[in-house]
Amino acid sequence: MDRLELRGFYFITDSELSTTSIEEQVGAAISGGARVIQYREKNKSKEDMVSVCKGLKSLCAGKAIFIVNDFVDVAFEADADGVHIGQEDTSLAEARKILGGKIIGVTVHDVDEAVKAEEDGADYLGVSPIFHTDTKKDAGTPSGVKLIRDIKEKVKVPVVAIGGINESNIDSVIEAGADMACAISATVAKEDIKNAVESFAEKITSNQTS
Ligand code: TZP
Ligand code: MG
Repeated sequence: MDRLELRGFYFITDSELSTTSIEEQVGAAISGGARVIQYREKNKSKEDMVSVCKGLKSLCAGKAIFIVNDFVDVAFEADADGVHIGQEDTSLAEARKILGGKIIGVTVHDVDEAVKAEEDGADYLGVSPIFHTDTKKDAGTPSGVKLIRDIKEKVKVPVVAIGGINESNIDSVIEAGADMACAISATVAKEDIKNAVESFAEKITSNQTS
């Protein structure tokens, strides 16, 4: 499998859940086999984010796809591989104007949003939240894994499952057909981030190479 494909474990940084620096989080996640790294930050200036993202872009170069959450301008200035936007963020059309052919991921909560995001040109979809999560307070009602199956029947673009995913339920997420899975608290809040990522990454990628 090409390492820089939208498949496998999707890692998201978190400066509140971890005592480790963002750079160390990303280094550990890459060593653990994460294929996508998303920089998710809510409380920094744009200048600070661009500066951090330029460093992360270099850390990821040739090893993982580097995506910036929410901020299309930061993704553009740091020359990230792409951006991830929610239903309430910058529109897909606007993001596409700024980022051209870079990767644009969109969060969806049901089949209709998924079909529309694909029609509008999303490169991948984040299906959220699959299970209950305390990490994102406004994530909404958990869908369960059936939504992954339903969306996979209707769209061709890769699907990343997110929200409350942990060691006990990851198998059901893979089984439902997710191309990628993300687990924030179950990786970034752990003392050994590399080890936690490795365990998720092995499960997902071993299922995909078969
Ligand atoms: N988007 C949808 S749910 C979520 C985000 C960023 C949080 C997922 O965190 P966790 O700890 O894996 O439940
Ligand atoms: Mg967002």
